[in-house]
Amino acid sequence: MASRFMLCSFKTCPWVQRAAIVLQAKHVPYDITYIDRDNRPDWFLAISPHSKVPVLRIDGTDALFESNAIAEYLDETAAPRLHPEDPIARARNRAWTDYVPTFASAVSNTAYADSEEEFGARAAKIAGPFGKLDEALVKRGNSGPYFNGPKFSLVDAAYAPFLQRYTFMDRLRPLGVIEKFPHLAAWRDALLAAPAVKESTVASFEAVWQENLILRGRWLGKFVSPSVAGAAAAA
Ligand SMILES: N[C@@H](CCC(=O)N[C@@H](CS)C(=O)NCC(=O)O)C(=O)O
Repeated sequence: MASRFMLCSFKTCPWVQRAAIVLQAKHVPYDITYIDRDNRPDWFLAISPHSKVPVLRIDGTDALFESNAIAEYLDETAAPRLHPEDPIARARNRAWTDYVPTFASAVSNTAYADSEEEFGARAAKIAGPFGKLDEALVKRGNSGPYFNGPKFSLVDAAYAPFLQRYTFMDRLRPLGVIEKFPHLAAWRDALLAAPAVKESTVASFEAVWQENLILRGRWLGKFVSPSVAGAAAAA
């Protein structure tokens, strides 16, 4: 039987992954439909004003776009509540969630660099947002492992995809940035080990992400192992 929820996705989209993490953390069943990036169907274009994924279709009647709005909707309608109960803590979490695009751009722009020079220049900009998050983790007043302490939350779901991609990049071409920020490094380790994060992607996700670098002709793709690169060439 089809689930109530259908998530429209590209296979490696971090913003879709954020919604998938929230669904996983709440044990809400969902289906996933992969859209052809180069040939987006009319039904999708009709419900996504920026032609972007994710879109969450609900009961085949409603559709929501923007990963933050989707996460907030799920948090209001499906238990357990992932946002903190305390209004100040919740507002702080929302504020840090609003910072995600800055953090995400630093990571994604580096991964998608077209040359070594561009890669170096973009990688040099990662320390700025990483430092801000490290500081926030120091000031949060708990010892983790997640942003709000022992309970996984929406702000964790929002950052996990980008800390995962940083880690993938770092394994291809060591960047030496996260080592300077021990609180962020510890948070990253906890997020990547969280069941909701592990269950939020396709199988062999790191290889799929690497293949995508090659398919998109990115410079970092040069460092992908021959076995994964061969699979990308055959695709
Ligand atoms: N602010 C949006 C960002 C979504 C986004 O940028 N999605 C990318 C894929 S990861 C996309 O669909 N880009 C459109 C394109 O590639 O043309 C959200 O949070 O949902």
